[in-house]
Order: sequence, then structure tokens, then C-alpha cells
Amino acid sequence: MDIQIIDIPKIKNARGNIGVIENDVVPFEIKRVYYLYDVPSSAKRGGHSHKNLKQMLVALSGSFDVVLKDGKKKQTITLNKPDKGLLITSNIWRELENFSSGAVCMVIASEAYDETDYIRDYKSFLEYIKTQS
Ligand code: T46
Repeated sequence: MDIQIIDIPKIKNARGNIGVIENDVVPFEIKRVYYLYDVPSSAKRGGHSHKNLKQMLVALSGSFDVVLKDGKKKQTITLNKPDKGLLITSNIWRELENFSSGAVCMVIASEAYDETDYIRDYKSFLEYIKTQS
């Protein structure tokens, strides 16, 4: 599956660490940063794919699971470290669940928000990826 765990450079210090994300950390130009927070533990986020958008997800605090599907395989990645990013390319279905109390999911994105880039129906996603190979 076309996903990757990226090591986010950190500056370690007895006073606390700094994680730094500049354009060379991700394989795209950063156009948007958003974050999910105050997510109830029972909530599911995501439930869609993107036609073009690439993103890197980082658990800035707490933990959550990312369930990924590419139409052939399913994989679940737990994010729980602020120095690890999950890179998700386009045409991958993602669902986010099991948010811990206080979890914050920061997302570094390759594009501005565009609702027409989303496929929010799983059957339509399966149909769409057939046309992409
Ligand atoms: C993704 C996961 C990880 C905006 O207006 N601008 C934005 O930048 C975003 C991200 C959302 N919105 C609006 C669109 C919806 O009306 O906020 C509402 C909730 O968005 P959505 O249901 O897409 O939220 P999530 O948490 O299910 O998905 C988001 C991202 O949309 C998505 O790209 O991969 O986080």
C-alpha cells in the first residue's frame, strides 16, 4: 500500500524537544495545516479517499488508529508519537478511530481544502480506483 512512516526531525533538549516540519520532510509543497482535537473516543473520522490530495498525519498528543484500504489490502497504523508522520498518498481510503483522551491529529496537506477532491462513498471509491490503474 502506498503509505510511509516519516521520521520528523527533532531537536532534543533537556528543556523539552522541538519537532520541525519543513518542506524537505514531505514529498510535496505544504499548502495547508489543520488538526483534529477534542475528538470523542467513540467518534470515527475520515471515511473517504482523495483523488489528488497527499497528506501526512501526526499524533501531536495522545493516540489514534488509522485504518487504510487501497481496494486490495487493509492496514491499521496506530499513531502515538509526535516525531512520526504517516504519509498517505491519493486514492487510499482512510478511517480514524480509537482516539485517546486529549489526542491531537495534525495534518500537513499538499492542497487547500477542496470538497470536489473527496470520495465519501466506499463503493464509489472502489469504482474510481479501477479507472486509475
Ligand atoms: C482527512 C482526515 C484525516 C473544511 O472546511 N476545511 C478543511 O480544511 C477540512 C479538513 C474540513 N473542512 C470541512 C469539511 C466538512 O464540512 O469540515 C467539515 C468536516 O470535515 P470532514 O468530515 O472531512 O473531517 P474528517 O475529520 O472526517 O476528515 C479530515 C479531512 O477532511 C480529510 O482530508 O484525511 O481529516
